[in-house]
Amino acid sequence: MTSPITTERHGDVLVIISNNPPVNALGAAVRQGLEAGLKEAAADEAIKAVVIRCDGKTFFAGADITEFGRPMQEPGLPTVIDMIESSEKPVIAAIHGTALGGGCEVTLGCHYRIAVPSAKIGTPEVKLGLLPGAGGTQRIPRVAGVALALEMTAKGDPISAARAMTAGLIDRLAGENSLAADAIAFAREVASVRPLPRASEKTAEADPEAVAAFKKENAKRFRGFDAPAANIACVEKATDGSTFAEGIAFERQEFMKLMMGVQSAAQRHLFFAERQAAKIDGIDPAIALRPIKKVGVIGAGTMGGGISMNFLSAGIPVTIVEMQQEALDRGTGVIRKNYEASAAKGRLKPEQVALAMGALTPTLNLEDLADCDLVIEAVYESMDVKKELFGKLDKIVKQGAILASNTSYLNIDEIAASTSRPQDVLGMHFFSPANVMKLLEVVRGAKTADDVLATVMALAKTIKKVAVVSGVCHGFIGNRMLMPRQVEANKLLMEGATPEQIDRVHVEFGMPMGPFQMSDLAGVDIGWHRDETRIESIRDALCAEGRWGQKKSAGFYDYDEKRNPSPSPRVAEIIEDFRSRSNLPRREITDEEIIERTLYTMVNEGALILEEKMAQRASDIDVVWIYGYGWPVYRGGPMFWADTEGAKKIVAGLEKHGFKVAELLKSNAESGGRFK
Ligand code: 3H9
Repeated sequence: MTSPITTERHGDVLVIISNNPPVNALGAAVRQGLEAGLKEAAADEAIKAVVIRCDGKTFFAGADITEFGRPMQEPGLPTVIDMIESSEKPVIAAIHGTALGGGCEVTLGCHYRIAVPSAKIGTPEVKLGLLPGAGGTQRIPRVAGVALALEMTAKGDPISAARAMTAGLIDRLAGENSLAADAIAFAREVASVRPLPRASEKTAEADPEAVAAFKKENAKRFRGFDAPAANIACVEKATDGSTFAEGIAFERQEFMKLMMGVQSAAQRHLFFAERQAAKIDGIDPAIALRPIKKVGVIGAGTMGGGISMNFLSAGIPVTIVEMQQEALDRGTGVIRKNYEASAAKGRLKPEQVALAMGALTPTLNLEDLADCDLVIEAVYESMDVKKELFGKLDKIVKQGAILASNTSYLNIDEIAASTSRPQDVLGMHFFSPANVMKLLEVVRGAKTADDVLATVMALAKTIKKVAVVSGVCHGFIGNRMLMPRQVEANKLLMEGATPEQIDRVHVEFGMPMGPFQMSDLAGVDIGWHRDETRIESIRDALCAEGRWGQKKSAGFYDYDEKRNPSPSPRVAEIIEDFRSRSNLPRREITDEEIIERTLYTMVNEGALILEEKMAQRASDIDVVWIYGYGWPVYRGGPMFWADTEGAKKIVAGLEKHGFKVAELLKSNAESGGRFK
């Protein structure tokens, strides 16, 4: 096998080049090649300096994550980086693309760093439940100080080349198109400078105030995660008077703890799950896509407005249609306000706001959608309304255009059947707020053409969504799994649990909020029949009393003027009233029972979804729940979580409460298998 590493001699400079697509991950062959290249440089007296650079779209984007959990092949990355740093000849990192994780650590082992202005540098290991384990936590604070080291390691977002330059993580900027030559010239310049600057020989000042402030500021973001605290502890170790070697030993110990833990396994699972979700089984990835240059959105309400913003922000013009001028004005006004709020926070430049708004065409005329390449309907959730609308669109919109519904529950095949071109119809289920939430469920109808599905999946990437393919079933993947949870949560109320207890169990599990907090936020009255005299459930009773949730300062909870919730004595009375009428005895409900009945049932539904082939793979379900409903990332999604709990335990929990267990779950319990 040919090595991904080659060397080139440019007079007295040896250039070590990596060519390991797609992202130059630092797998075993790359590490072995780097070691060989360094040895070649050391052995040759004519060589005075070394440049390390990468071919392809990026500098090393990190260790090869696919090697994690397998026996490590020598040399390890820390060894290679130590070899670079201890070289007697200066080694220069020439950076383009993204120098991430182990890639960033390689640059810190080098004596000098030169980068193109568009390069980004970072240590995103924390997002994989890890820490930079090849010296990063010890070298970054020594070079760039504690504050930036905390930000880079514990939060994991990359920084720009300009910022890295100010912080000392880069010594020089290269021309955007002349990195290779500029790096060689830089290497010659510094070839005889001694002593060589070595990050490990620097000292970093302790900054306990910065650490305390950082922890406080990010407490919410880090809730439940193990890795941020480990990153912080390692950065502190770099400044507590310990030697570099002691710091490295501590870093290794913490890295291995995280690596063996379930959280990192879950986060690494998500990394691959997210990328896997974009792939459609049975469709050639090279299939020709339909060009999408202009999008139509029907409905300028919260959903339609949010959906439009995704395309406007990506530079794709949108025609937005409403039935009444007032609703149209209100909708476009909200879009403008949202953009201006982002600009006020410095997230957008005023000219970007102008550009986005300039690409928006509001109209009352459905005919104006005739030349759109994609039309998304976001109107009232009624099959009759949607069928009528699709019938009209069929006559108006040009042939070859894609017609999509944003329905969250309804049957796409039935909607498609109201057109003469069901092959061009599919579901695009955005999550509210649609301009913020990353998930997009793409619903593949029985007749949806392959190129239509592939086009929308690719478009999802353009508008920065994580898309998952779902089959046609009631509620698709996400909302379908929400249903058993809601049914059981309601039953638990009748049997003796309180909304507070059920919500607490969910929040402690890691969800952003529990089912009743979610109901209060979304509106208890959503889907309510609106007949105040027809009271058949606790929810009907709440709605009849105007307890519609946060918007009315009363729902399952009472709210003060700052929207702080408190348990509601009135809700307790309503629940008690229903219970006494149903003759159900009130009993103590354990937290364990809440988990079993609200979360195990979701897993069971997920297993049915897989059996029915409504999801392509179990990891797609995990992606839906993490990006659409805030399932805790460190638990890897419901199906991954079920596997870590063990199918046997889940089955036993379901059977204890008399649920019918999905065959797939049963067979996993019997064979010890996992969801696929
Ligand atoms: C680390 O470095 C630990 C060290 O501190 C300590 C060691 C001792 N490995 O994302 P894309 C694959 S931990 C293996 O679609 P983009 C990816 O699965 C690492 N594979 O491209 C996909 O495969 P496929 C710290 C990797 O242009 C393909 O490459 N580093 C790796 O949208 C394309 O990926 C990170 O966490 C990897 N490290 O974005 C960085 N990275 O085509 C992780 C990617 O089969 N990577 N692949 O689906 C990224 O953030 C993005 O991939 C990147 C490119 C921004 C680089």
